[in-house]
Amino acid sequence: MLKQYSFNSLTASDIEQLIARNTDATHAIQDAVSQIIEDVRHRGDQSLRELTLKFDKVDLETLYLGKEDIEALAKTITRDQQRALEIAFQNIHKFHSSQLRRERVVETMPGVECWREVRPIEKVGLYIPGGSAVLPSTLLMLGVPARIAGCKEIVVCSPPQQTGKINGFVAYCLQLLKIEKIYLVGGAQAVAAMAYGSESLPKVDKIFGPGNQFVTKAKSMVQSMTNVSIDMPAGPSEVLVVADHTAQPAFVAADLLAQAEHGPDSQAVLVATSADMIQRVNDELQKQLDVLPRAEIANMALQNSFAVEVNSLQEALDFSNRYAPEHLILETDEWKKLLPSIINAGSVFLGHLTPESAGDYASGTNHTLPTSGYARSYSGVSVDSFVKKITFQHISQEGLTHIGSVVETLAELEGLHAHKNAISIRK
Ligand code: HSO
Ligand code: ZN
Repeated sequence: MLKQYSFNSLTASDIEQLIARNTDATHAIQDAVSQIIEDVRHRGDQSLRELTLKFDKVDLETLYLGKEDIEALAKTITRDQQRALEIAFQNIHKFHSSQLRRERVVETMPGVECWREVRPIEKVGLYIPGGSAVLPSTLLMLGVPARIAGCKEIVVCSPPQQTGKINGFVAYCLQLLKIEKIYLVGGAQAVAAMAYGSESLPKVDKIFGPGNQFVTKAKSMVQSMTNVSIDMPAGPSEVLVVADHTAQPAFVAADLLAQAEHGPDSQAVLVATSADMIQRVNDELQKQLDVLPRAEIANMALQNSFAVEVNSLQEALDFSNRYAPEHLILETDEWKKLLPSIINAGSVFLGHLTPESAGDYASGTNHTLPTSGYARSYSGVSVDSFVKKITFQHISQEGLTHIGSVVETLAELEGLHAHKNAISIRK
């Protein structure tokens, strides 16, 4: 079922090919997105209405829903569903609250004090995808850290459903987050609107959230065209599962399928310490796939996935670090020993009873994570993503006597005499 490779017989270039993903940035997408951005930029709300009619087949008069609509929609979900969203909200809140720590003041020389203080990014834009699966969990993953950071304005965009509304789960999450408005705009047009602003939609300072190739392309384009920034470059979701002889093939297969059902371009990678384990996982995949409602999507993703047989857990980690997965699951009794060897990964799930699904929804960690190998250099979304850290310094008379001549010498050697003078004049 999964294409199978043996780590030992892979050449360096085979490995390069196996770990490469999301490399086909087509110009067709870029051209379409660039037209959308220009149109929204120049024609604002009118363009957003037309594009929503064209892509979402919904004719909107008002581009947003307000408090009353949100309240009514939130009531349409069951008490059990509300309870589950509340617990997820609380756990995400609890985990992310610990991320705001004050740093101490550092006296680098007597009388020279330096420190950093955290300030929220004032206006943030959160994109919540619609498409084949609406993901209210993503609203919690972005909204909770934005609230904890203290962002003043939180703009939420999500494509409308056929009813011209949003679903009740997204509405309930908005209530938990105390957000009273949601803009019914999706795709590249939502990103363009958040970057440039329109009559109805405020311009923001930073845009967050996953989306399809159009949304992703639009995020990277507006980042280079305006002074708006983005959370991270996002590609299709992926998981890498490491399994040794202690793994349960049924659990491993379930985790691979949870990833595969996200979309046809998702990737699920199995790295196992024996060919026998790969075989047993393949058998389970077949069994479990047949009964999944999204079997067709998952099956396409599996075509795009593979298994690697390795000789040891260290070799498994070696491959994993090169792949730099968004999600890494270690299905081995030895997981503790492996922690220091993990260098590149977005979020890690340890042992046999810790599926990625737990982190996707409710354990507390964030599910907005670097994909496509960006885990080599990016972290997942956290409260840090919603703040700036500003440095401060104060120099006293004593400080000036200590640092003055140092700065004067350095300014002189760079030939910057006004810099030198800014010190000398104070002495
Ligand atoms: N696995 C996705 C997040 C998600 N899963 C949302 C279910 N809902 C990316 O980390
Ligand atoms: Zn998921």
